[in-house]
Amino acid sequence: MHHERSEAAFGKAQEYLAGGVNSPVRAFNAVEGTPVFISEASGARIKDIDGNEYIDFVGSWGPMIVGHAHPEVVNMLQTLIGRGTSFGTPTELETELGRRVVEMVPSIERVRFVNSGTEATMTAIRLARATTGRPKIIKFAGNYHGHSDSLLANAGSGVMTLGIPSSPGVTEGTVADTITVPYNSLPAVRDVFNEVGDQVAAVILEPIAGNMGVIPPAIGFLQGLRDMTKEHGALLIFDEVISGFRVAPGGAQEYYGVTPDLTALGKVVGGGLPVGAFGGRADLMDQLAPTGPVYQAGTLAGNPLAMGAGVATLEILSKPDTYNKLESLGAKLEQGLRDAASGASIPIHVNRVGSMMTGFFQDGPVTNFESAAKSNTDRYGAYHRKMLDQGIYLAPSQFEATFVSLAHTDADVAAAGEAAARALGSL
Ligand code: KE4
Repeated sequence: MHHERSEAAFGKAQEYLAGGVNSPVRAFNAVEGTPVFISEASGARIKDIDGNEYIDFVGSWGPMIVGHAHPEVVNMLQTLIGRGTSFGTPTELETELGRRVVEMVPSIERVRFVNSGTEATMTAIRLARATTGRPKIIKFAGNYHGHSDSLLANAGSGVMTLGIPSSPGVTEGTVADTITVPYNSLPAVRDVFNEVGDQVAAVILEPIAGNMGVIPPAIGFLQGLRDMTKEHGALLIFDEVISGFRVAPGGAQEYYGVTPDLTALGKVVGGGLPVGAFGGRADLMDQLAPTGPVYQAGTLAGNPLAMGAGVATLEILSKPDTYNKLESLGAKLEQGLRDAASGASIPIHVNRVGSMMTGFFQDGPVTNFESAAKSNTDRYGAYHRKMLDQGIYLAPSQFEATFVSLAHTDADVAAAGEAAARALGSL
């Protein structure tokens, strides 16, 4: 494969855009080579400006669970776009998407739409602090909840990939009330509650971690957090920006049967347009302006095009057998990688939940930030490039998730396994 046009485009982008990208992980700093510039996509495939085609296992970091340019999503947007793009007024599409979210997500009785996952978690934290009157937040090392200051402490995802334990520009004061403990460690959470329990507004976590690579919750971990937060009068917040509508219609909270007080959503809920959402118990959500004193607002929140893409996407996901198909594709992708790794005698530890997974370049187990960090990131970087050159598009970081969509076929997944065998065999 040649990438001359992408390489030139990246040079030009760097003249105008900070780092040449609008999100750091896209810059390929953690893998070999420079980013490919995508011009179009359809189904499970993306095409770059040099004409190379790839089977896409990133799906725009999660939103494209029904595949790119799904006809029902395209039709919805084509119908809406001619009527205007933004009114800054209530529209019935917001109510329709809200109804579906309330119907599908066990914890959500009322929802508020925003423009990103960052806004969703940021506001959920504000609401938790307001409704409990407490300042402290417990989060988990390696969990990434977007880039709002108080949550950008020991973050995963981009920050972990760039190796920045927390970002410059975040003041001591801002993170003074953010307590970070190891993921999957109930004793560590119990110690914090024993020390400052009456100051803890909420525990926030990714119920299935996706930002240090995929790490499932240990057995009893989620229920333990549910019990502890109830015991100490703190709220439990699930950041389901990745897992929402991904592992089950009701996300991880349905999959594991543990219901939080508040849930943050993003990615899938917008069908590829900019949408975040947060919701939960009505008594909490009614504390939000205009019915309550907790302020939050957004010019483009509830944008009709984004709501339409979300409605069309959730409609597709509500068809029978959706999650069995995603599970089957995920399982085959996992097996293909395991077979390739053992064939090449290269240690890869795979964590998977449904259609989200990560192959860690190490023996494992991988249960938290510390164990994830032991992965051989140089080897991952070389593997990523060899897969890219075979037409397989993977996340340009060891510490991200691989996704399959309803548009992937068994043949796509088999092709990825064969490409992995060749890539690993040549490392
Ligand atoms: P956004 O602000 O990027 O829409 O959402 C932030 C966020 C919140 N919570 C979780 C669990 C998330 O995974 C994210 C964003 N995910 C990253 C990648 N895992 C987005 C990709 C990027 O930063 O470019």
